[in-house]
Amino acid sequence: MKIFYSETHRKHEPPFEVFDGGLRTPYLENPDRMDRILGTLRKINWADILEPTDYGLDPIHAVHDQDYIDFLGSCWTEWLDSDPKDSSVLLPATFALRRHPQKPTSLLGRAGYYMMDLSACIVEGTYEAALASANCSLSAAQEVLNGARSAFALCRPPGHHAGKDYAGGYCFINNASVAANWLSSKGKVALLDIDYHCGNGTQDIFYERDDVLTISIHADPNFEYPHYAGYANETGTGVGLGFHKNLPLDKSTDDAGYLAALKEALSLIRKFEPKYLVLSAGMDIYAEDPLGTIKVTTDGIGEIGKRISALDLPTVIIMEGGYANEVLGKNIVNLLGEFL
Ligand code: SP5
Ligand code: ZN
Repeated sequence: MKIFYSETHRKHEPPFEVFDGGLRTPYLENPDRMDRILGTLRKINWADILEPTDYGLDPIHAVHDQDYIDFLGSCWTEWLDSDPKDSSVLLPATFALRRHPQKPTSLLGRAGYYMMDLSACIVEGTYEAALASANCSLSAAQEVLNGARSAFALCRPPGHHAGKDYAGGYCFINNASVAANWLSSKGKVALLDIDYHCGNGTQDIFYERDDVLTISIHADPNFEYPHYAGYANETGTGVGLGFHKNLPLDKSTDDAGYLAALKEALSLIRKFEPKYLVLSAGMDIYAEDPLGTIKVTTDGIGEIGKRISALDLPTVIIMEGGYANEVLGKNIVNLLGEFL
């Protein structure tokens, strides 16, 4: 299996994020995640680890507003130029409620407009790392367009919380959406998100489209991040009505409970008859994940892979979250091994 990976992710290493209660915590979405996965991939004989191709900004502008991408490109320099007391990360303290949005010109005003939380910390190398991550997903999508049965994008930073014009939850550019949109010029695409958290950014990007079916299985937003999207009654709008599905799960959902929700997702995908599948593969569904509450086992992740693979669709697999670093490699290899 071809696996696209870039060392550029190391340039994105914020020193901290801010948890609930204002707690400054070491950044959970850290480079060690990739080192653990690479360590495991290098021990197996079917992983062909490759540098991504640079596809430029057009495929990114096709899913994100240009103003937002421009902001990501210039904000770090503007931040330093503003002579902040603590310049370690760009993180605003005021956030735009998007009911009657006005976009200010000041840097911190725009930062609060384009960010949804205190986990999307921006440092000097964030933009470059996010672009490289998107190029990994595009390279994997191109591999599948070229006829491969599957390809894996080992993306960091992840992407599924990033919407058309906002960053959030460690995500800046929506890698899976960029890939799905790239594939969509050649046929219908189903995008299944199995990260523990709702793929709110992906939902935002495709909410008004009927050529990309988006389905997210995740912890119920009534108790879990991202709190304001991911409910069962959100099903798309306009021509996109009926082409988005949220499957919220209770705390402590186990393998059997997860597989029941997956069955529903898979039957919707079969009915849609897509030409391609994009899988947003977050490993934070794992029982020991520090951000998770559900109880999927390492074997369960293999079984999930087996059932998705049985759709028999050319599949682009995209790395999303997963923070139990010691077992990340084993879990992702269990999933990928079903798509050879
Ligand atoms: C890609 C991805 O998985 N992003 C997840 C971002 C989640 N941010 C959550 C912040 C709230 C943290 N609550 C901490 C509870 C620890 N037990
Ligand atoms: Zn997640």
